Amino acid sequence: MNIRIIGVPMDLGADRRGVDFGASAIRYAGLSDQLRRLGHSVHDIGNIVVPQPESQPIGNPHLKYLDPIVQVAEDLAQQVADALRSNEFPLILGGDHSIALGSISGVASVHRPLGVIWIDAHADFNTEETTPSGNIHGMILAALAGLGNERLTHVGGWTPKLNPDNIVVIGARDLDPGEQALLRAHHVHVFTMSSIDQYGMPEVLRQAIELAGRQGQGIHLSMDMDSMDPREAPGVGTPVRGGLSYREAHLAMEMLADSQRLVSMDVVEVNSILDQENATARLAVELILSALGKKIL
Ligand code: DIR
Ligand code: MN
Ligand code: MN
Ligand code: MN
Repeated sequence: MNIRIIGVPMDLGADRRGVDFGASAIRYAGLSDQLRRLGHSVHDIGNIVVPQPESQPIGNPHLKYLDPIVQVAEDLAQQVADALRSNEFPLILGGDHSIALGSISGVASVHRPLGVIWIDAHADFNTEETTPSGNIHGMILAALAGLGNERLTHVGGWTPKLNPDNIVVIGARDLDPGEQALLRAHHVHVFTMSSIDQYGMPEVLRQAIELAGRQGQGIHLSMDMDSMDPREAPGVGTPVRGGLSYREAHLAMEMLADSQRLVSMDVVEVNSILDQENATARLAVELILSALGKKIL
């Protein structure tokens, strides 16, 4: 496979936490070399330009840094669509999860309809009305489904990018009250950590792939590293206890690879300031390799 790596050093989607180093940390952990060793060709175009938070006004407290986030999303959506049109698999490295606004808008402009598997401790399904923080990284999945502020929902000039019926959230364990109500009202499929405890990751992934790809469409994987248990991934923007184990996450990636339905992937929220000897970035590389075909035997 031909892979195009796009880095997005974004730290505007939440209060500055240091996740803008994430793309660099993942590269430093050996991503390109290891992908090549798997037999892929790799085209790393570097990082797209993202303004520093210190240089920007916060703006509306319910939609912090809206202008630069939308501007980056428009740019990234173009880059991602360009990769797909060049027959390259877009692998987008964050940055915080607000980058998925651009990555998924770009993929959905080429692959319509599109399914999304969103692996995250959070569901990122707030709007400007339900957000407790004003942080846009917590609103991205809702915006892609057409909910919330029009600037967020209309990236690329059209909406919605996703049908909630083809959205699957896996690993959720920290949802806000208004967000829970929205997830229920729009029938988003959410496999919480307790669903994983009860049914096991094999059954959850089997159902997730079926739901996200119900009409035979391609699937975008959005991997928030805070889905992992903080013991495995200490270097994330917002750690939450009780997350995915190392093997559960690998199994999920391996089942997605076996499904042959992935069309694109993003990996977000690696915080190299809080990380321990780049462990979280190294884990991100291992998971990317499993998602892109690495097998034990
Ligand atoms: C919380 C935290 N739900 C919010 N969200 C995320 O501010 O909307 N943390 N995504 O990583
Ligand atoms: Mn997230
Ligand atoms: Mn987040
Ligand atoms: Mn999260």
